[in-house]
Amino acid sequence: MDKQIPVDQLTLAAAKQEIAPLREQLTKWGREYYEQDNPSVEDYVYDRAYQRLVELEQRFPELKTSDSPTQHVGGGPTSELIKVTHEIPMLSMGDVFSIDELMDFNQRQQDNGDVSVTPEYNLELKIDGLSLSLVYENGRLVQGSTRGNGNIGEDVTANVMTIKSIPHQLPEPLSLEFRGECYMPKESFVKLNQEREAAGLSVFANPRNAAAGSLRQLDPQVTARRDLATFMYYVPEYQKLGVRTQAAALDRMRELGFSVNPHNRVVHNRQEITDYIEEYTAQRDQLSYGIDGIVEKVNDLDTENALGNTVKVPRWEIAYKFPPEEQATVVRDIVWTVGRTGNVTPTAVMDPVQLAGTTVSRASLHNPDYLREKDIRLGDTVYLHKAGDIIPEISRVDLKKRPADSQPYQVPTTCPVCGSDLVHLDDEVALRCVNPMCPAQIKEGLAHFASRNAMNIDGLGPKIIQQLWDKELVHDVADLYSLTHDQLLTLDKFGDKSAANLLTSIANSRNNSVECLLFGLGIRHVGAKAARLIMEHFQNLDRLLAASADEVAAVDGIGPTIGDSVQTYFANEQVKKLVDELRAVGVNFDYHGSVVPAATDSEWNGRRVVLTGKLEELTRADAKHWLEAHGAKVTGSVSKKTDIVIAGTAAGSKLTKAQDLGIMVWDEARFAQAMKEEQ
Ligand code: 1X8
Repeated sequence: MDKQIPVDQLTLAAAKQEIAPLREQLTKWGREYYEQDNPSVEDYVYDRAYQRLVELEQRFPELKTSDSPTQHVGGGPTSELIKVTHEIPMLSMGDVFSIDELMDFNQRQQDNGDVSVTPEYNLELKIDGLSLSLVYENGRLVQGSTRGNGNIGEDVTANVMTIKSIPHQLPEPLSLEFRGECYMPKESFVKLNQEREAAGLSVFANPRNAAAGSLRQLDPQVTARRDLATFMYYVPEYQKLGVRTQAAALDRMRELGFSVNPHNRVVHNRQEITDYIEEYTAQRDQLSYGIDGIVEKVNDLDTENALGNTVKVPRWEIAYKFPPEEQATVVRDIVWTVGRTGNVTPTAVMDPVQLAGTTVSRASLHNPDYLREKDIRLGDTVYLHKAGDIIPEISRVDLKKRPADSQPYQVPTTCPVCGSDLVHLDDEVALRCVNPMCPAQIKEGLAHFASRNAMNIDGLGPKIIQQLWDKELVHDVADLYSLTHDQLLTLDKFGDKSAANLLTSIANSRNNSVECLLFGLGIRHVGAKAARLIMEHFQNLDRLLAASADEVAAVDGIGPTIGDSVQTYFANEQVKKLVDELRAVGVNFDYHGSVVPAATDSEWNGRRVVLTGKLEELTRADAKHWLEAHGAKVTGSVSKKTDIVIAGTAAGSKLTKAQDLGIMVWDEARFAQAMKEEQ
């Protein structure tokens, strides 16, 4: 992309050669973005390539094709959601990448000859989400749909009904369509990905994909559990609202109970536009949602209407896209960490730089192939950006600044922790340490064993595990059960109370139903759900130990990969010893599925909940019992660790504290709904 010949210097033959693969590439990226909610490239890479195609087609119109990505909006709807035809097409917008280009757009608008345009614009933030149409009849919400290809979208009515910021009933009997953006707040995105990662699910690349994946669900209960929000910004039939300007339309929507972004501003000239753009370019990281630019709209709605649209984009609005934020820094080291499964991953350590609101000095390099492909070397100057606005990533190496004596980076052949040879298993790109006694893996394994969905040993985090390891108090998970009060007192900041608490947590974990143990052992391919299915079938660990790989594979929902993995694991002599030790220290090997009903499947599993105030339909004891049976931890006081406060009537200081700390507060009705949805 960087060394492109300018379009006006290209011959027709050269353009022809370039255009077909470019179209193919853009179609693929478009599909990933619009249909699979899973783009493989950053937006600006797509935008640059798209811009190039537009220019090529403008210069060589004979090369235009009807199936070119420039001739239709994004990808088509693909899921099994019901299709909806948009009476008024939902267009995407044209975009510009500099203030000069924006001024050119405004000038062309002024010069168009047909419509007299007063230069008064409403500037709004461009929210990084997906467009949404909401149709109301007599004030009632009757349909929600996505944009799809602009003409045909997907019916997501049941899903939008679960989004808190969308009113089901307007205070006036309007029959009207409202449009806006559905998005996922940054913090909710991070939390969702953490949960997905912990559950062994794929993570979303960015908040927009998370929002799209959450909204385009066949099951509205899934949408309900995701934290989706909206900003509404457009009413195609503005006349019915009795407003004359876009700024007034936003105010009216606010009055009607919609969530409307508060940061719009009416401006009249280049200076005011520049000020706004600069202000929000600087502030964007402080916002709790992602924005990828500024939208400029002609404020007078009759003028807007008269300007109308080209085939593809409106003439009355345009997006100014933020440049991707990049910072240059120098790679000082590449460190390799060993995960629980022996996966050895490289991380670049760089001179710290300020990037999109945070100080960054590390970026994951994922695997050796990635490292080789980018040819990142020690001493290289690299450009960093944040993927999806959040995760630091190296975009490229500045080869001009590469030191003369630079050498390709040598990927290690031995484990940085235990020194054993590293291998590539099967066709994996990952490099692995396969020594089961590797201390790094054991420590990670101990943390996994103690984690919420496994043995749920409260208070046994990585720092404590590190100390237990350094002091040689623990070598494997069975050793945890022989720890003594006096031994724990030797740990940093440990007193009688913390030692007693940790011992109680460890002791309690002995009685867990056995699927927690099976999951906690960290067997390859055995996630929490597989562990439960296996133990539900075998009921007892000894019966599982006696089973063949085929017998395990035959369990409903399991299969040969897991079957083989379980069999191989338990056939290992060291594992056999470990199982004997666990038995000797009294860890439970039985399945108590009926007592703790499928807790790991529940949304509530591991959540910390506080009940406060007076509940009308339920007793507190019933609510507590239900929550605990679904894996929640019900505590008496609100702290930063609390996930949800369920507040009945006359709730007092706990409610105030929750609000101060920004903790999610539910009323009884919302809780009752959630209980129903769990059934
Ligand atoms: C897309 C968006 C628009 C606005 C905000 N965020 C977006 N992502 C806005 O108008 N405030 S308009 C739009 C479009 O595709 N027409």
